[in-house]
Amino acid sequence: SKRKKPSDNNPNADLCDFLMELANYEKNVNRQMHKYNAYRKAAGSLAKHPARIKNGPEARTLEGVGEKIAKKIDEFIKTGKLEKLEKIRKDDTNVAITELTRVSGIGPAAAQKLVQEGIRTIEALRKHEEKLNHHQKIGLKYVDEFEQMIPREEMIKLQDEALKEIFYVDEKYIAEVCGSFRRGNSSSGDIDILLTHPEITSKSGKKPELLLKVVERLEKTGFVTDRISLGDSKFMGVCKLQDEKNGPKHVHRRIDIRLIHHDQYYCALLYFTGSDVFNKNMRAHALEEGFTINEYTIRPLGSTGIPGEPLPVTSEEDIFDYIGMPFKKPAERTA
Ligand code: DCP
Ligand code: MG
Ligand code: MN
Repeated sequence: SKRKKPSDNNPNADLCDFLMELANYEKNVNRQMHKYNAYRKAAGSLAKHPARIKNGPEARTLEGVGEKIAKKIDEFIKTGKLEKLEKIRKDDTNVAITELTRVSGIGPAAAQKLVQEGIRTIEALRKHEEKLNHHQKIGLKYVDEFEQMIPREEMIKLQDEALKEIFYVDEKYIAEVCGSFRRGNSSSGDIDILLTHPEITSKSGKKPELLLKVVERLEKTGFVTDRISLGDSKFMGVCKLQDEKNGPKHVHRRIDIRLIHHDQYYCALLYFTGSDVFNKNMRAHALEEGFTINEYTIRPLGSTGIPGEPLPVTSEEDIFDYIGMPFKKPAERTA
């Protein structure tokens, strides 16, 4: 997601901010995903630390803070700025790429290409919509709205509205709001809905109309305002709460819906609950224990490293059990 997280009552907020700025620079400008993840991990550690960090060596004791990052933290604490960041901010190309990647659907590669073509601002983009694909056009249309976090109160209203209409289509649907909402976050970047139905299993095969029907219903009621993409099992789009007479206008929000096989529900639930960093770490741990986990299944790895048949799973706990990891509640799945 592309927005800044709120950093309320975090004594190291300024340090997190400069690390996240470096992280986004590595991702958007250099496409160095390892560096992006390293900075992000360090920022996450600092954000969790309850007291103000006093210097580099102290920062070095935190998980995910290595020698190089500790030195940068030291420089920032001592001088109030970071030479590397000052240079990055002075480079117009960096500024332009960073600006264009604010748009949903514009990644580092697309941003670089646009900048090469002389488009450096959101304003310039609006004059050259012909250069954008459908997703990017929607991203541009709502660029300011998509950057606003969704307060949990509104998430609950969005959830109620979406689930009401899903069950109106067919009460046999099983639906759950996952992502940061299920982890209990006080605000979310988008709404992620996991959807299944007893009649779709990995044996019975896909029933794409089950997703289409839901999307069409949500459009009919005005909840879904735009489609970004719709496949057999995945919908990406835009939604909003109904505005009331004389009331405030609601913000357009990103919505993702995943239709999954009924027998693969818990692996999908685990995946779609995240966080993304937690998923990465859990999957790495699974590999060490001789299992491979994806959003559909958990499978044992034979001595040759070839995955075997999917293991039976009847809860999220089962998946943790297989890999010998103590169960973590959604709220604990931060890293
Ligand atoms: N996910 C993942 N790896 C990714 C992207 C997503 O494992 N690269 C999984 C974990 C996420 C979930 O999908 O929690 C939903 O993706 P989101 O991008 O919506 O992330 P969150 O809901 O966690 O955060 P946000 O509040 O920004 O939406
Ligand atoms: Mg989300
Ligand atoms: Mn999402």
